[in-house]
Order: sequence, then C-alpha cells, then structure tokens
Amino acid sequence: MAGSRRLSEHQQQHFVREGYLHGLPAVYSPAEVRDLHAGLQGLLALLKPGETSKEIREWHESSRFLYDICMHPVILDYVEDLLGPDFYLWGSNFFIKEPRSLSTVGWHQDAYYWPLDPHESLTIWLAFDDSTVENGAMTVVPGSHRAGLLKHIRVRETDSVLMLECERGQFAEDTAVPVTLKAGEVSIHDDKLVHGSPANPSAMRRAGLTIRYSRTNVKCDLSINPHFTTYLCRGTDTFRYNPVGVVPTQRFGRLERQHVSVEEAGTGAEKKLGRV
Ligand SMILES: O=C(O)CCC(=O)C(=O)O
Repeated sequence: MAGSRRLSEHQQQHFVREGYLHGLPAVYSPAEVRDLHAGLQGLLALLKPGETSKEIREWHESSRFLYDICMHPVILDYVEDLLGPDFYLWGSNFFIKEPRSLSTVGWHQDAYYWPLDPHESLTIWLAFDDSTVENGAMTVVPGSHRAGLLKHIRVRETDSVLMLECERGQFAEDTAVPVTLKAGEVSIHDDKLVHGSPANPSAMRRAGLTIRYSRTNVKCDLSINPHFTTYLCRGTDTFRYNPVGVVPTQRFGRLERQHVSVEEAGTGAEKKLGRV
C-alpha cells in the first residue's frame, strides 16, 4: 500500500478482513529474547507477596525496560500501517501461563473492557516464550470483529483470568484458530476481535506481553479509568483528549496507580457506556 512502512497490502487487507495478523518476521532475535527474559525477571522481582504477574499492568509508565519494548520502531511500524500516522500507546500487561496451569482466558472482545471511544485500537501480542497449541496459544475467531461489540456476561465460577465473557451463540466458535508464535515474534489483533485461550497442560511456560495502541481521536472516559495515560508514538495529537505521561527513567519500577477497566468498574460502567 502506498506509504506503508512494513506490511504488504495483502497483510493489511488480511487484518481488515480477518481482524488479526501473524506470521511476521521476528522483532527480537534469540539473543534479544534472553534479554527479554532477564527483564521479565527484573519486573517479577518487584511483586509483593501474594501478587501475581497480572499486577504488572501499565508498568511501561514506571519501567523503562517495558517502555522501550512498547516503543520498538519495528512494532510501531506495524501499528502505523494499520492505525495510520497518529497514534498513542496506553496499555501493557502480561498474560503468563506457568507450566501445568489450569487458568484460561475466556472469549472476549478487548473493546468491551475499555472505556474508550471510538473503537479504533489494536493489540500487539509479543511472545516472550514460544506460544504453541500445547502450551495454550491465544485463539481467535477470524472476522468476528466485523459484527461490532457483542453482549458480554459476568462469569463467577470460571478458570478464566477474566470475568467478562462474550455470550455464546453470537460468534462462530467452531471457526477459531490458534495464533502460534516463536519467542520474539508478535501477532496483532483488532480491539473487537473475539479471542481467548485454553489452559496450559504442558511443561513449557507461555508468557506474552500485550501492548495497546489507539488512534489519537480515541478518548478515554476518565470517570471510569481516572489514571488513563497516553504516550504519543507517531504523528501528532491534534485532539488532546487524554492525559499525557512522563517517560520513565528507572529500568524497573512498580506503578502504584491502579488502572481501572470496565470489568473492574462494574455494571455501573457498562450502563454508562451503553453496553447493558
Ligand atoms: O494471552 C492470551 O491468552 C489472551 C490475550 C488477551 O486476551 C488480550 O490480548 O486481550
């Protein structure tokens, strides 16, 4: 496509049609993946007793190690080819499944979780480990993003790390495909794509970092997530809808501010956003 930085026209069209992309050249070499692993250990060392890797959320605001990953020029080229010239970074969190872990990720659309409008965001999923069918790779329902936002229900008795799940019957679960990756590779998914992942019965860890980017015209409802913070990645932000963050200087640092998703904000937030 004219002016595209890294993705072919075919790849961009696949993303628009199917809502996801993988099979891209690795962003990090095997030697660099070893540095990623060491960095992950540096972050895990900051967790307090009783906390899990789920707590490492938006720590790109406090850890230069993560901030630099989120601003990797190759990753930003991919995002620019799909979101256009003006976009910001606002989210990052790990999905780590230890060996023989029962925990799953229930079917959901990211856009349902985020108090953002319009829905013009995407996720980069960076594999820290090989992500295979055996160790619970993410699974996506191709084309499901085109149906718009689907009804989600709150589930309590579940192995899923998420509580809001797409109500069954609204999407073609039987067409789901696994998104397998080698460590150092990324996949990309649209914020309305239905996706989830099964448990990890294998002996191999499956760690991935999700990084969230939005077009600059996307506005956060700060009454739901008052800590929403943006970092302009490319282009200009003529809208200035959202707070702007300070680039972290320490390599590893905790973020003590608690970000709030629609899941955590409760049904009041779902009502306010017109989702129930
Ligand atoms: O890593 C996974 O298994 C799921 C990731 C996910 O749900 C997300 O990117 O929102």
